[in-house]
Amino acid sequence: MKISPLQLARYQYQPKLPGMLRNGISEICVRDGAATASVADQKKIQALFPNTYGKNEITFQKGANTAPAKKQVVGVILSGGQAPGGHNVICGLYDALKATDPENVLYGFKGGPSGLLEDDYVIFDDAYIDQYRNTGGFDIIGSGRTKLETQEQFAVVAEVCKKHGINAVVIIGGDDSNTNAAVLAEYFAANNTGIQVIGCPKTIDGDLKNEDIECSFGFDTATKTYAEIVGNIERDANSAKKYWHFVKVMGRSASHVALETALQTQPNICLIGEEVAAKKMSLAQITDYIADSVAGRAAKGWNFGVAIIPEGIVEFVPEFSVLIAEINELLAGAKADAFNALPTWEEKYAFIQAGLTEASMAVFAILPQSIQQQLFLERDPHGNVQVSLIESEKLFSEMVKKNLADRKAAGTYKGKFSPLHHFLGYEGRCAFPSNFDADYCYSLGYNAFMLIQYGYTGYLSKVSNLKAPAEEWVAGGMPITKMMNIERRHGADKPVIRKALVELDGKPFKFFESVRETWANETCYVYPGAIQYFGPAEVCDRTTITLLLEQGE
Ligand code: FBP
Repeated sequence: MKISPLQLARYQYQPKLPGMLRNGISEICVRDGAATASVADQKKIQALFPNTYGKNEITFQKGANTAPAKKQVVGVILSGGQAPGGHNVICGLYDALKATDPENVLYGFKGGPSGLLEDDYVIFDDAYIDQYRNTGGFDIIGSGRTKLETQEQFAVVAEVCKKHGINAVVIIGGDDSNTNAAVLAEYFAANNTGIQVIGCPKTIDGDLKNEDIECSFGFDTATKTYAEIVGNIERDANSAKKYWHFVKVMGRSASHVALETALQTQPNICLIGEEVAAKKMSLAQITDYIADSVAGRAAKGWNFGVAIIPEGIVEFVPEFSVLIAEINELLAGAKADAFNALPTWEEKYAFIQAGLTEASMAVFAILPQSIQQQLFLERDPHGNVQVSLIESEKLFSEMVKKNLADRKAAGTYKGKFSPLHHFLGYEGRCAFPSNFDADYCYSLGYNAFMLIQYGYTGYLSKVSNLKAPAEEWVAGGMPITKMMNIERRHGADKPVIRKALVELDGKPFKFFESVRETWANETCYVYPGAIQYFGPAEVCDRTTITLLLEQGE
């Protein structure tokens, strides 16, 4: 494999650990914190997790290591979408494990949770690990979206672990995967398997965070990558002065990625799904809001602009989510075959018209035909519309175009509107991790091993005080049950980690709200440029604006 000079240089990078983990394994001890209780539904969660509920928060500190000496055989999986830094979690875990005892073993199960079920693994050694230090991607062992959630699956995992003598499993995943990690930990404890489970918080979406977890890894690098590209687009827009760019950015449902990208680049428009839902904004209102900026800028002679659209936006538009629910119903079971058998779009349209309520048909009718067809083409394995595949950047630009045509007819708009479209998603998920993510991830992995060594289970590896230099970061662990509440999922009450949506009274949104009108009407673009890996700390180690605002700057 040919290696780029940057990759070679990144191999040499030594990720920074929190000060308390820097003195060598033999100099790390535990400070016990308070007993924990779940954020809501305490009785129900306690009843579901009798063996792992209510444990203490813990912090590591400098002091003689009191963990019992024992050979450690650990398994690790990557779960869900890629996020920059995943390799470093595994490197940190491996380094701590081998520094403790070279006889310790780390298994990497391939392709996500299914690797654990199918007993498909590699055993890491130095040569293997060294190829992946400080690199992006999850290709070290691959990832997958199989859910590890049934008792039958847990029994298989227990068997696989028993076969290899594995005494702990590390699950690197998002809110769902870590919810399942907690359930697996409880199963292992209830069945006296002696196998521990530790989670690590991953997802570029930034929606696995709470009062204990300041951010999930990957968010920093992904948003910096998108911000670089949006900044470049803004500079092109401001140079050519003839296009409106509609940029959809990833983030399955929460709008953290869109908001952070906007905070870094100051575009003219950034929609926030959570606000759309809270204010029950209709498609027409959103369209009007964007068209106001287009028309206002055109009046100044500026027929250009940049709008950021979060991937999950349409699900937050109340009338749109009703429409999607009706379409799912309309195509349930065999009805989909009847629909697909219709030879022309006209006949399909008539079928749709006959099946939707009047209100939903009115919403459907104003959509561009390409979006109408997308709603009927793409189904997930459960037969549902895949909302993330809807080209919402095109949806809004088409609707703005129609809106502007009406304004033109009414004599209130005289500009030119030439929209261009972009979707930024996969471009950011496997980027070389920023120094922040390289350091954070390595620390999460190293810390996960310390939790294993001290015998904890059902804990999330926790590294906090992230706004400060790494030296001052605080390493420890938090019981996953502390982050759980009961939610209705697929018709049943389930204990889950609360997904963190953008808080409309939170500091990042409040700041954005206070400046967005100026951004919409003026040209306030900021060009962040590419992620820097070498150079002054204020350039290379800066964290996200979201984190800085949340932590009081
Ligand atoms: P995770 O929550 O699993 O980290 O995935 C995040 C994400 O990148 C979303 O932003 C996006 O909607 C989705 O994964 C795309 O999924 P896929 O990789 O299956 O196309």
